[in-house]
Amino acid sequence: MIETVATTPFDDQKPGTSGLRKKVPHFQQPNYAQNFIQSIFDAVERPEEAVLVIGGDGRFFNREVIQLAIRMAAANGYGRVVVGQNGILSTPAASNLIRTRKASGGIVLSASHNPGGPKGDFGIKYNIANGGPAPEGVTEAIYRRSKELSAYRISQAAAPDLSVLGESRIEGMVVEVIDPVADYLALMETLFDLDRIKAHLAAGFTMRFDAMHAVTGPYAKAIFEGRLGAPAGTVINGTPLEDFGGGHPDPNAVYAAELISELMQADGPDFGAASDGDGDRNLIVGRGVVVSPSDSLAIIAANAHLAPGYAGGIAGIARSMPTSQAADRVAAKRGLAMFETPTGWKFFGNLLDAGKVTICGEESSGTGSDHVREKDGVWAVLMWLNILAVRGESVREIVESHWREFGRTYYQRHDYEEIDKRAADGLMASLRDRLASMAGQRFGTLVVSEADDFSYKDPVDGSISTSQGVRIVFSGGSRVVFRLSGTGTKGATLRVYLEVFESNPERHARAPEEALAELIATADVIGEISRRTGRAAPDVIT
Ligand code: G16
Repeated sequence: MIETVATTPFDDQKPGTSGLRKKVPHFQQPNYAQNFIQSIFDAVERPEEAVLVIGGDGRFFNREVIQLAIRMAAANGYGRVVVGQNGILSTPAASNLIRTRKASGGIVLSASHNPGGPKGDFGIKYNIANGGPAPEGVTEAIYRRSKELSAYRISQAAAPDLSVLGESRIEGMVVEVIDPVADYLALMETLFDLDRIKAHLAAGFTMRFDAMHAVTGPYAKAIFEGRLGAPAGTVINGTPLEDFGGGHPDPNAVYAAELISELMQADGPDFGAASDGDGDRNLIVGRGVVVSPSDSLAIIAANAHLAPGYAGGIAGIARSMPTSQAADRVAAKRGLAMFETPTGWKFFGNLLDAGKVTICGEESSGTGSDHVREKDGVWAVLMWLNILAVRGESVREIVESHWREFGRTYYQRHDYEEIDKRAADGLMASLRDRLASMAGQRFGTLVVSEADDFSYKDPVDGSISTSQGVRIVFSGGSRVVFRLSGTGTKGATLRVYLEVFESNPERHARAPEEALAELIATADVIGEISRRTGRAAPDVIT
C-alpha cells in the first residue's frame, strides 16, 4: 500500500560541492532523509517507469536510507531499481550502471572521504542520466522543491533482502540486486591491458592497495588479487566497515600515512595506492615518491595512449581551477584542448558528453576519463599500472622524466578546518574587496600580475558559475588560490592552494615546502589567515 505522509520543509537541504552532506544525527531527524529524497523525485527529469540506480559506500545509516529510497521509488512511479548487493556500489560503479542500464538517474549514499559512524557524516547525492553528478540547475531545482515540500510518498511494504542477488517486486516496481563489481570489471577490461599488468606482477612487480575499510575493498580484491593475480594481502583494510574502522577514508598523506611510510622503505613495494570512502578518489605512491594529484593528472594525460582504451589519443584535458597547471603544460606541448572549471566533478560532465575532453582531474585526489561521469579511484590505479607495465620503469623514473620534459610544478594545499564561519566569510570578503587594487603590488620578490574571483561559463550550455575562488597570480606564473570548501559539515574549511613552476631540472629535487616557502608566507600576508582565523598553521597539508 502506498501512503502519502504529511511533512514540513527543512531550510538547510541545499546540496554543496557534491550532494547534501550532514552529520548522521542531522540526517536521523524525523522525515529529513525522506524530504530530500522526495524533493529529488519531484524535481528531476524522469519518464514513466524509469530505471533508478541506488548504491552507497556502506557507511553507517546506509542500510536504513537505501530501504527508504527503494520504498519511496516504488511509491513514486519508478519501474525498476538497480541496487548493489548489500547496498554497496562505488560512486564510479554507480555512474557506469546508470549509463549501461539507461537509467534516468541514480542515488548515491555517501559522504565520500568524510569519516563515518553514528556521529560521523552521511550524504545523499543525485546523479543524472549521463551518470554524472547533477549539475547546478538540477541541484537548485531540488533545493527549491525541498523548501516547499508538504508530503512524501512511500510504500508500506518492506524493501526486499538486499543480500540476495536477483529480482523481486515491491508495488509492481522491480528491485534488481546485482553484483557490484561485475559490470565495473567488464568496463575496465575494455580500457586496460589487464593481461599485460598481470604478467608485470607475475614478473616480480609488487604493489599494495589500501581500501581504508571503505567501498573499494571488494573491487580491489576482485581486480588486483583476483583478475590480476597479485598475492593475497596486496589489498589491505579490504573489508568495508560502517565506521571505516574509526579511520578517516581520505587517501592523503595524513590519513594514508601508514601506506606511505611502507612505500618510503628501501625494500617497500614498487607501487602503492589507496582510495576513499566511495571509491572515486585515489592516492598514487611509488617507492620513495608520493605523486601529487595534480602531477598524476598531467602524467596520466601524457601517457594515456599506452592503455588500449586510449590508444587513439585523447581529445583534451580538463582540471578544476585550483588544480595545478602541470596538465596545461602537457596540453600545450601536445596540442590538446585544455579546460579550467570550478571545483566539483559535475562541471566536467558537459565537456565529456560533448567529446571535448577525455581526461579530467582535480587536486583533491580525483582523476578520471570519459568511461564514466565520476572520478574513479580504481581506474586511476589501473591506468598507472598499465603505464608502468608498458614503460617498464619505476614510478620515480616516470615522475622525474615527466618533470624534465614539462618542468615541475611545486604544489601544496593548506586546509584550515572547522574555523569560525564568520571569520572565514570575512576573510574571503576582504580578499574580494581588495582584488581590484592588487595588480602591481609587491610582496618580497613576488609581484602580483593578476587577481580575480574565478567565474566559469560552461562552453556547452552557456551556464555561468560565479564566486568560485580568489586567484592571485604573480609574475612568473606562481599562484595562490583561496576558497571555502563546499563539502565540510562543521564550521568552515578554508583551502589555500599554492603553486610555483620550475623549468630548470637542476632545481627539481627541492622539497615542496622549501620551493613554496615565500609563497606560503605571502599567502598569509595577503589572506590575513592567522590574524582572522587565529590559526598559526594549517590542519592538513596535501
Ligand atoms: C568532492 C567533489 C570534488 C571536489 C571535492 C572537494 O569530492 O566531487 O569535485 O574537488 O569534493 O571539494 P571542496 O573543496 O568543495 O571540499 P568527493 O570525493 O568528496 O565527492
